[in-house]
Amino acid sequence: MSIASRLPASPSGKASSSHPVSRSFLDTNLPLFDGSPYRVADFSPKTIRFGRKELELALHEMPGLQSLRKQYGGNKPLAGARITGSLHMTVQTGVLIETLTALGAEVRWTSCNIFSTQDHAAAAVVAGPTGTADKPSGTPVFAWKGETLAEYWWCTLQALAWPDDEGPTLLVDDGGDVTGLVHLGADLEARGVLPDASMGSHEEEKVVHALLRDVREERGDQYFTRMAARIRGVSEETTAGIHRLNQLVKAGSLRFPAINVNDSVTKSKFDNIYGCRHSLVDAINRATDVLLSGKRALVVGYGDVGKGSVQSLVGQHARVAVAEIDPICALQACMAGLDVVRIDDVVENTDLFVTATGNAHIIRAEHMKRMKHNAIVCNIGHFDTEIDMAGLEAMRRRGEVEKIEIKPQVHEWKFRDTRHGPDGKGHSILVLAEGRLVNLGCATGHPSLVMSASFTNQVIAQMDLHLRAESYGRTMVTLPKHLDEHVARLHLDAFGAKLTVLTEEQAKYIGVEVEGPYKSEQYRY
Ligand code: NAD
Ligand code: 9W4
Repeated sequence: MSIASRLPASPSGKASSSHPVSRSFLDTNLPLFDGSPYRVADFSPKTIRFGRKELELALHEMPGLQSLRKQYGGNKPLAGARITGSLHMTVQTGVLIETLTALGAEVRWTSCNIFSTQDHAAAAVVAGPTGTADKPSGTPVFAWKGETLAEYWWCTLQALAWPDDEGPTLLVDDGGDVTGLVHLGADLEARGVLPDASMGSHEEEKVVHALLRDVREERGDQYFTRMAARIRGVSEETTAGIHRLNQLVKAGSLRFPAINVNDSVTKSKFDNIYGCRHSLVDAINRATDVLLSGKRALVVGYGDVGKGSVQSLVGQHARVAVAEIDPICALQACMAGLDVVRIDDVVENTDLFVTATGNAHIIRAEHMKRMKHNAIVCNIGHFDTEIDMAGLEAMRRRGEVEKIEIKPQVHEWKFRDTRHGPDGKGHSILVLAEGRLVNLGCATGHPSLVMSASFTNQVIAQMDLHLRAESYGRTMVTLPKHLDEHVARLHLDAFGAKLTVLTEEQAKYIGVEVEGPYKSEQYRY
């Protein structure tokens, strides 16, 4: 079913364009350059109201963004900025978008994942704080939950395609897709190569090349070159995007400066430790009704995500053990009073398995075959490599195990040939979120306060790029420590925290300024 038949008709009041009507892109039934002010799944008053209520509640829990609105709202420091965002279109991202517009920016947005859009949030952002379904006055959003790959890349293009053909001046990116599209488009133009779907080595690459080919045919061979030249910088949210940017820097092909938001302490520690501490148990509870107290849990990987996950389970009084390869992390686990074990030694006696390594092949089919009846298996680490779902699928194809859906994202896998299940027959295990990230598949990810820390870095990065992008050069930097500290400072009042102020003498003694920064770059928080 194409998007045109799944979504409400294109909104009225199309932006005027000097270009002829576009051909439709692949099987989306959507014109390549749509000209619509938005595309969301459900723009009904009820959905808009629900989204707005959630945005209001989230804003209260996002004190960093609130402070920036209060501190800078009058001066409009982002006036003149045109920001294209490619970042999960969630309630918290809605608050980010409306903070950017409150500071004076013009914004267009799309999601960075085909599944992660919260449709009510998208609708509320389009309607805007004071608009309605009939009279939207918010921000153009092109995103809905469950996009096809063709729809996803179409949405990304719409977020870049400002109606007057002047592209964005700044990008907010998560994972590097929008930055990558602009770079690939401009590089192919520079090399005089005509893009073609057959250039892609897998489905997504084929879609991207098909998009670039269609843009080339409609808008000529300077479209992305001109766009890249106008973009003054990007702020990138995640590790995957930072990796792609590093490759561009190394190859000398980065076309504009980049700010690495991922490695601010107030982003990474909050995302990894406190976010997972909140959302692991949240997800397990939404997925199952199993009491965690007294249950034996194994957390594989005791890095930041593992530490947050352990705290989450300890909070429920589960009996938690850890598996580690790194002696430092293993010793840290001992100091936390945890048993450090090997999965092979405890697999038969453990009630709950959580992977948090960022690594591959952590829980294999042969482990799952040995687990106790109704053991729960989930992953909060790498998005899809930690649990051997392909191995389980292969067993299913051979008839050795049956997959039964209990509800979306919760599956019983019933082994036929084992003898340690009820009545000496086959046992079952419960796999959550298909082995993918359980806190996103079975719950709504991090709470607003955690996202506030992350997104406050994003807004500060955008303001800095808007003010002085050219001073960075074509390279990637992290925000200086005093800004990282500023992000933390903006959250303290919400907790009633009273920060101690250094005396001049104390500051001198420890070799810092009274107003910070307080730690060296090497300090590990
Ligand atoms: P990290 O490097 O701090 O921790 C990973 C730990 O796993 C390390 O201590 C490492 O020694 C250990 N490890 C690696 N291979 C192992 C193995 N075979 N057996 C046992 N231990 C092993 O990384 P992190 O910051 O904790 O992130 C871990 C993963 O979680 C990453 O893939 C990251 O992208 C992801 N992540 C997920 C979320 C989420 O919301 N689900 C949030 C942040 C990060
Ligand atoms: N979400 C997500 C949601 C559902 C989903 C294949 C079908 C990440 C960070 C933030 O990725 C996110 N369903 C999937 S994958 C998937 C991913 N599948 C897999 O089979 C179902 C996501 C950041 N964030 C928070 O954590 C809280 N607010 C935020 O903005 C959001 C979503």
